[in-house]
Amino acid sequence: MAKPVEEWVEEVARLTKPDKVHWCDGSEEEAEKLVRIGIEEERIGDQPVFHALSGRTFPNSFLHRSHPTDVARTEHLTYICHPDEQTAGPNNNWMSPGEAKEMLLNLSEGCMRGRTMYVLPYLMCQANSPYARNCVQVTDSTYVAVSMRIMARMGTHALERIGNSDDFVKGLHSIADLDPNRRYIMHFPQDNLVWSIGSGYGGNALLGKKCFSLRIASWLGRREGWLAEHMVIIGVEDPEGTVTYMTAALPSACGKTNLAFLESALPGYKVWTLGDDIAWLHIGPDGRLWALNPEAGVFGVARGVSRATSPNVMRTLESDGFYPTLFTNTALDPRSNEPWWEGIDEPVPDGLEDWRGRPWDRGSSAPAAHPNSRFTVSLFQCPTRPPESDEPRGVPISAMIFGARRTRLLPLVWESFDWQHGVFCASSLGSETTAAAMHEVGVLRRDPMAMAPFCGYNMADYFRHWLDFGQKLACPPRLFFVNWFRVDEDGSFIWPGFNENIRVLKWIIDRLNNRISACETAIGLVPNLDDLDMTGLNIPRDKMEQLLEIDHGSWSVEAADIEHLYRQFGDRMPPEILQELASLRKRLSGSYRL
Ligand code: SAT
Ligand code: MN
Repeated sequence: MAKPVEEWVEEVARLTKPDKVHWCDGSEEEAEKLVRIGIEEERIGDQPVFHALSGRTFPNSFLHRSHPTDVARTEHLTYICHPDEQTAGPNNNWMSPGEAKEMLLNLSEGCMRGRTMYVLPYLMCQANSPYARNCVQVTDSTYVAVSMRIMARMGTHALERIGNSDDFVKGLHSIADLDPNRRYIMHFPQDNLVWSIGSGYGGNALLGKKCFSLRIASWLGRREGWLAEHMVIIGVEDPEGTVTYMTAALPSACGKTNLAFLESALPGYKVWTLGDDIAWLHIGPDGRLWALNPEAGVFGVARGVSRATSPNVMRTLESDGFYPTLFTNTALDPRSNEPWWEGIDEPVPDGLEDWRGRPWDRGSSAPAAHPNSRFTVSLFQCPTRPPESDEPRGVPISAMIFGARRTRLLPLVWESFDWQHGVFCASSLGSETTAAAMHEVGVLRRDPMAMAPFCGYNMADYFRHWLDFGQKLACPPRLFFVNWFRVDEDGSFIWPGFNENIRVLKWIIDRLNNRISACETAIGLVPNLDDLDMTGLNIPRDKMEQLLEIDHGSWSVEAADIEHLYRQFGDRMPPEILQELASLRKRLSGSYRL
């Protein structure tokens, strides 16, 4: 008798009608073969799927040019399909499962004709972890198949784990005709199913990533008592050799990867990289919070990465490994055969090809690399990946950081008064939008816990879950908030960011060890200026004061906007959060120092 996984694959093949079905074993030879097919046989629009880059500087690396309409996540085409619309909540697009499946069945009929369907068995988390989940994705894209092998633990071992069981997460993916009007990313939490059609782009197509490890997993986490979060996991080693583990939630394209790969600007400090995008958080038997990265690779933003700003990212990209490295929608220097992007610390070469493969004029106002150009690289190639990344239960977390991109208002860093106040602060964060998703860039939108596009259920229930989760932690981590993006009157960033962010991490460690006090303000605990280690950094004191300033008038406007966010959720909103908002308003109208 056929196994459930075989039956499912057969059923999908009957619907999508590929010419061939190939079960991937995850081997190096297989990946080489897929890349070769992508170079020699397949095309996306007028471009080959892969272009081999200079093996001298970027060994085993390939450039992928996507379809020009398929360059970022499409949140307006991303749905949660649960029978109850309120369970999906106003934070998600909703369709009933019946209607969604009917539509997808129509769109998927014969959609793989002329192509090969690759079956990708994979695990999220390492096989020895009690939190590992078995998954199978089918796809008709070699780019997706090669990417999934980098990002997840893909191979026959996953199939062996599944065996005769029907307990695996299903991902049905087809690029179909890449028509933006027939592009849907649909989640069926009750069926452990993601069905994505019409896009080959990262977050839309690598279904183990945002679709499963955040949207479906956040839903599972609520039922099972854990959290799936859009967070970096790092260990910060101090000069005494003590490592403090932290998570950091930041919206897409706001520097998570650079933070995860930070090379300390302060002597004696070192950052260890455990994850750059997703953290699964569990309560340990010791009552502490433990974090594990379910992924095995990085799908990071290329623009702005350079040897000066992110040397560890560059080292990772330039090193040779068991896995290929992919560049998506960067520019290309055809003479050196190297990828190029704005912000790389190289002079602009002559004769660049832009991200679409067209000749690029250096006088052009359009960038050569797409603003959301990306690299896909194995974390095993990262020189700062520590051995504890392989710990089955992850690492114990002492501090959780939440960040936003705000050119005004938010100070560089602050700490919450306690867990409940921290959950309120995280739930209320607003951030200016980036090119990671298809929408207007630079517009302020509320992005609670950097999860607005990724929370797979009603966000009011999610806030409730966060509050309850904190109650169950005997030793909860302390909660901190950061904004690297504040600008001065001239519109220039005040804080240099990147590797200098270690100064903020050091302040956090000093707070955790009760070495320093902080200034109690209306919004939380803000650094006393002299407690931020500014050795070797030349920022005038008045600028630093500006960076930490809390303007009560602007914060009152912010409070009104936060109330607007909460109103959408009606009486599903936890009263504790509303009380926190009321307390903030009271403090803003009182006589706090700043
Ligand atoms: O495309 S992804 O969703 O994987 C990257 C991101 O937007 O964070
Ligand atoms: Mn992300």
